[in-house]
Amino acid sequence: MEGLKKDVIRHVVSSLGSDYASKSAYNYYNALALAVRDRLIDNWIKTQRSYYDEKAKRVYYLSLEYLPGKSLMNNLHCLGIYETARKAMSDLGFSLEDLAEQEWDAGLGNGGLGRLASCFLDSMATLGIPGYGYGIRYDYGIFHQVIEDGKQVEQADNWMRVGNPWAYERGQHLFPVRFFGEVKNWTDEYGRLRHTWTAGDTVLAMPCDMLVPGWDNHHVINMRLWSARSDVEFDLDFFNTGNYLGAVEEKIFDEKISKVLYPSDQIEEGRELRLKQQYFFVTATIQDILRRFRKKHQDMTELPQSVAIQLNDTHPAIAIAELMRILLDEDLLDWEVAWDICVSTFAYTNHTILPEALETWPVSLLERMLPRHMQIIYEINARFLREVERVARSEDCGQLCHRDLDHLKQRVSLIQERPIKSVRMAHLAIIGSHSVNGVAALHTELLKARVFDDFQRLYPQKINNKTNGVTPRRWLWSANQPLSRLIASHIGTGFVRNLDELTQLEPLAADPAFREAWRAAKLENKQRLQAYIKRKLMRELHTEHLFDVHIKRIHEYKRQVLNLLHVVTAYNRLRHGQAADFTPRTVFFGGKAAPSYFMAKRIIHAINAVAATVNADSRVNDKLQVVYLPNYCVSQAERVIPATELSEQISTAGMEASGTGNMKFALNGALTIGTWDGATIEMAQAIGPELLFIFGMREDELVSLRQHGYNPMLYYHGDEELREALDMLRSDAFSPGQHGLFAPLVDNLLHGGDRFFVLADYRQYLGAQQDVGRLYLDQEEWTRRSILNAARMGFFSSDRAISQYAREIWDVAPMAGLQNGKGA
Ligand code: GPQ
Repeated sequence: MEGLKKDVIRHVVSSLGSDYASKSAYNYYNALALAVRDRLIDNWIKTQRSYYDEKAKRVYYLSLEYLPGKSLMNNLHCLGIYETARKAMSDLGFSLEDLAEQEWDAGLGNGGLGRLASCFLDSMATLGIPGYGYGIRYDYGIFHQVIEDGKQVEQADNWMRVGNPWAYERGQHLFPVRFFGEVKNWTDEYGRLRHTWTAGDTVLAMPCDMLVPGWDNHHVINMRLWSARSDVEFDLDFFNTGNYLGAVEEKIFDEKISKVLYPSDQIEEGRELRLKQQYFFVTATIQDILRRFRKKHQDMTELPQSVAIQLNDTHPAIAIAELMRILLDEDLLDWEVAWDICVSTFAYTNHTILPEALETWPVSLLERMLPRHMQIIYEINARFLREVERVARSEDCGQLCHRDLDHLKQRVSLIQERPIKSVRMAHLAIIGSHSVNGVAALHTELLKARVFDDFQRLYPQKINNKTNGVTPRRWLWSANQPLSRLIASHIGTGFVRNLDELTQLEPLAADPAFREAWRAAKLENKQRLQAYIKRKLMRELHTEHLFDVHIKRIHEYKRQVLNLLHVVTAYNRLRHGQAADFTPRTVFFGGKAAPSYFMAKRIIHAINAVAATVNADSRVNDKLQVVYLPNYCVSQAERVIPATELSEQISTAGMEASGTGNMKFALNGALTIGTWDGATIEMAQAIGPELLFIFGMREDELVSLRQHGYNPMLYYHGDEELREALDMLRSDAFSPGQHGLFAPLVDNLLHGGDRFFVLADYRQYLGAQQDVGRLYLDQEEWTRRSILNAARMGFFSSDRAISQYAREIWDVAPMAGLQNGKGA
């Protein structure tokens, strides 16, 4: 402890240039972070050296998004110095919790996809897998959300304004990134046609490394984020021609590439700068991968034995064309050889079946920005379509009927002709990869049967499932110390590394004393949330209420509106005195809406309007409260999830690819009210469906309802309570003076076809909520179920997911000496 204290003081003075006697929490947080980083860097160097010495096969995870959140607490826990740090900082006059609050969340992602990437890095580090995360170091992460007059207002997230003590910026290792320009054709000495791309613009990519430690194993992996730097300052021409200010403008223009994260989630924006971001990040990453590979290898055909590249959705899919370009134009390999290398190296994860999220890029834009890549994509497509034709005409063409060949070719082509001629990035990712995976069992089945059915017939081995998982380090151990300590006192701490050990809790569910202790941990977390809400929102929570929580991005398919209709109905019953047996509850909502997503923003407004009415109504507000949590983010999830009793996972069946929040809640002892969707299905199977509150129509039922003609008006006319709730929303009951404010929301349900079947599931949802309320009155039974939920969540560790990726897709093994935890 004395060592750590000394290091902190030393950093306050010599790294931060401050007086250690002036007790600034900000300085002491930074100094502590630097002292922790010192303890990581040695192991990072050793880890990286061991890969090199052992010629280990490396895994590269390419993702445009990461959501690490805050690093301090997690890193202290991984290093096993949490208690030491707590005592050291308390000696210096600080509470560790308060210091941790000084850190800004690294919010370099939108939601589940980015958070999954961060959980995966944590698991690779813990399992000892030679992994690297690659991404973009956005100057501005996901916007900061404030709620003003009930509406979302976006503020810039200037997360690095005060620097980032965790990152190493490596200004000396710059990689060139080229755009635009033209392609020249030439013939080599064997008479083969060759291509050289001379680019118009060049920008530089600077690596920033963030260290990702494993759990108690001395293994530290790297997350390398690229930041755009202009090459202008090296261009003496500008000075010679006297155009100094022009040079500065160009510099600013170049550095715009990594300025801001696009804040839309599963909605395609199709902006030129976004494509620039994708290529910028991809080419820098591929150059870095090949630089490392070439240190030990000359023969490029050995690449797939040494390197696995995982594409996190299609955002980095241009990597396939980029690797082809390098192999063809720089290494001068033949097409077939280059293509084999590519396919064997790449693998692609799909995260959604929503059509509006499937990426396409206009051919005209690609031709201008990346002319050589567009040529390569055309060539990939031509060869692929010839192969499709060959397979279709062959005897074992199965269901491929060659009468339909033209249609089949149109459907699978990399190029879509309408509405504008564009490249389908998912098709590029599928044919350029040896593995295509979905993120939960149902999702993968839907990929095979619906979205990519043609590809499933063409390549029956390619599509596979890897159900998502979450890291128990952050989402149980670090976020929920009261519960973790209780668990550890009964079964030891092995569950943090091997989550299956939680099954040892099962017999304890029958033990009244353990149940009481389990409830006490929950209450402690509820009280902690209460204190936080009081501080932030100046509101008093009732900790004896059932805490019912719906936190995630705001999206129509996630159906925050269904939850809201339940709240309005509960409000009506209470007002009308029809709810004598109502179980008091507080309903929490939280989540950001894409700034351009009109309906999602209106939903936020509606939730806040209903909240204001309900909370102000003294007839009901001792029994029903609604809280909107502004600026939902990773660190807020860490506070809210441990305090939650009811987890809302109510997406339209078939539409939530997996969900990962669902897992975090159950792991922390919340019971789930949910639809038969995503990974919630597998959770129900692992836990026992009777221990969750499952309701609503299933995916195949919705398909047939749609086919037979779904008429939301029938539900409206057939259900008095539903009608009352919708009429109130449409009238100005919640928006006095602003008549019609929420009409778009209601019209969308009644006259817009209710694409997400809110009305079809309303009545069943109410029934399930009634069951929840009733069960909550029986605290012994509720607690028993809560314990069993957590005990059966072992499968949903990201360690299990990453082990499957490693074995079944990447063909990599953990580093020797690390398999059993402790490493060298
Ligand atoms: N997801 Cl395509 C995102 O968070 N952003 C995206 O752009 C896409 C998917 C989510 C998906 O909605 C969840 O169901 C998954 O659990 C999550 O990805 C991780 O796979």
